[in-house]
Amino acid sequence: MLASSRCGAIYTVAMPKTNRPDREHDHGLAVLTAKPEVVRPPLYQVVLLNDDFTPMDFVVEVLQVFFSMNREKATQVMLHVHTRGKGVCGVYTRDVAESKVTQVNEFSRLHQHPLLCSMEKA
Ligand code: TYC
Repeated sequence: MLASSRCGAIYTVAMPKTNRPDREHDHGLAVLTAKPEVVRPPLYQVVLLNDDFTPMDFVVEVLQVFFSMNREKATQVMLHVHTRGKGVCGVYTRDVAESKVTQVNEFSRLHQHPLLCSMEKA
C-alpha cells in the first residue's frame, strides 16, 4: 500500500509485520514526513503613469476607489506620479494586478481621460 497526502506532507509505505517491540505501534506502515514545499507566488507592482491631461482630482479618485487609499495618501501618490513620471499604487499577485490594471484603464477611458496604468514584476 502506498498513500500520500495532496500537500506532500505524509507518505505511508507498506512493510512486513514483525514482532519487534520498537515496531509495536506502526501497524506495518513506514511513515515518512516530507518537507513542506511552499513557494510564494511572484508579485507585481501596479504602476500609474503621468500624463499632461488627466485632472489631478480624477487620479486621486482612482487611487481611492481601486487601491483603497485615503484622500491624503492618494494625494501624495498622485503628486509623486505628477512630479516623477510614475509611481506604485500597490503590489499584488499576477491575477489581482492584471485586474486592477484593466479596471483602471477601462474606468479612465470611460471618462475620456488618457490616464494609464501598467504592471511590472516586483
Ligand atoms: N499631470 C496631470 C496634471 O497636471 C496630473 C496627473 C497626475 C496625471 C498623475 C496622471 O498618473 C497621473 N493634470
